[in-house]
Amino acid sequence: MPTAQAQVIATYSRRMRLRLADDTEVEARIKGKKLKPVCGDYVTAEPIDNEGEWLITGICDRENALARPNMRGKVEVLAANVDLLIVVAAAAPEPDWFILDRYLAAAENMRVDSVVVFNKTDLVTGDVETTKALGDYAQSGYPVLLCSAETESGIEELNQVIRDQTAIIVGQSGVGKSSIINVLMGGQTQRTKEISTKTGEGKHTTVNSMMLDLPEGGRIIDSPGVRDYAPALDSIPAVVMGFREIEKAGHDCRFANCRHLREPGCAVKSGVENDIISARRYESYRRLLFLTEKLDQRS
Ligand SMILES: Nc1nc2c(ncn2[C@@H]2O[C@H](COP(=O)(O)OP(=O)(O)O)[C@@H](O)[C@H]2O)c(=O)[nH]1
Ligand SMILES: [Mg+2]
Ligand SMILES: [Zn+2]
Repeated sequence: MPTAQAQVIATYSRRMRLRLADDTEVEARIKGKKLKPVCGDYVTAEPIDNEGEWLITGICDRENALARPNMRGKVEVLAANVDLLIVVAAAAPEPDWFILDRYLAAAENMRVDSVVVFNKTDLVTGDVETTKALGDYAQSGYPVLLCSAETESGIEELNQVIRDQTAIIVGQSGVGKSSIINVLMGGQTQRTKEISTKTGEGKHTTVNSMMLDLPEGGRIIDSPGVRDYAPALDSIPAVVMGFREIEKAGHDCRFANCRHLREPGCAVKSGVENDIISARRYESYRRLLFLTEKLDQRS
């Protein structure tokens, strides 16, 4: 049988579900230890003789990848070939805006669009800090959507932002990512398709991530097995690039290599002083810069 092109639509550790060109879905193993396909990857694969399963033999070039450092500090790729990052915060648990800023910084570096979603609006309205933070994102040019997976308000707007794109939904656990997907799926229960084990051990491996087709078009990737995280960036320019309003203002700094810390003639610092750049976003920038570069905090 010849090699076929397929897309990874769910991952369960080293086992994957593939969608073939004719839209059928098959289960697959991975050839060798070096290949690390992720959800969204296009791969080459071939059927294994006398088995229902397929073998992934290669990964096609990625258009982009959402990566994070794992426990051992190595970069781990979560998903590939996405068009839109949906970053979710909610009325509860208490938002950690720094996590949102880091996700948005990752999206900027991936050069994919992002949208900020504030969920559980049925629980609370008018929190001053939340209103300010969401206003900061809107001022930086991010679409901000308020919604409730409970009452379903705002979900249709999110559907329209996704349109026919492939989106990945991220954010602290408990903010309602899976609930939002359930509503987007039109109430179809989002059953985690489990991979049957050939050996019949009866153990179900937990899903790492999966891509779902939305009834009104587009696709969405959920990563239920993934703990809270935010990607690290590997250089000062990458961090600057991650904050679009800081990147933009930085063109007017006196020095081309300005880090926007204590350099004279820094347009970013004066932007913060004049309230044109959010002091909270600027503080996130500094924190991420220090994490990235292990710079001296006093600089
Ligand atoms: N009141 C309220 N609760 C919600 C809403 N969306 C999700 N939840 C609840 O928040 C909890 C976590 O939701 P879940 O979708 O599992 O969050 P995830 O970890 O981000 O996938 C569940 O108990 C949901 O029922 C909402 O819009 N309003
Ligand atoms: Mg979930
Ligand atoms: Zn500067």
